[in-house]
Amino acid sequence: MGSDDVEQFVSGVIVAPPLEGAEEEKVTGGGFYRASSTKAATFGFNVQRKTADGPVTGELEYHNFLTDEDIHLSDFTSLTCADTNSDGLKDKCNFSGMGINKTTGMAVTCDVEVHDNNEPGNKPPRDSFSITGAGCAPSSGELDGGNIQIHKSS
Ligand SMILES: [Ca+2]
Ligand SMILES: [Ca+2]
Repeated sequence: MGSDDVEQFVSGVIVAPPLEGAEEEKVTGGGFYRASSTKAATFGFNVQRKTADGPVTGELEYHNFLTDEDIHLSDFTSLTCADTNSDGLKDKCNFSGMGINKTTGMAVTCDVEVHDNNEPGNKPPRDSFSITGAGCAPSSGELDGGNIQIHKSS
């Protein structure tokens, strides 16, 4: 490739202007908490959106041994993360998704809220996981093991 070709290539690259508020969101997590004194709830998920107005993709597995729910979400409709204590790091994400309760075979729509407070997630102040929705019994707790991580915007 000659230098003229390089110039032509470089000048041909279109740099899109940044969108107002454009950002990538990505949150991942895996762990467990006590749903009761003797029963745990376990979860694992990754949810992300590559551009501000792009689709939300990901997966969530959630097994609550108290309610006997075994939920798999794979069709996400929203993801919002926020910095609630203004320290420059996002620490809370809300996302919603549709899927199935594998125990009952019923379709579910669940709203999940996670807080990323520490690494690992069971070190005070602990991370927390909360779920509710249509077909998802309300349950929440601070992590007894695992971690939730909100990834920095690129
Ligand atoms: Ca924060
Ligand atoms: Ca964390």
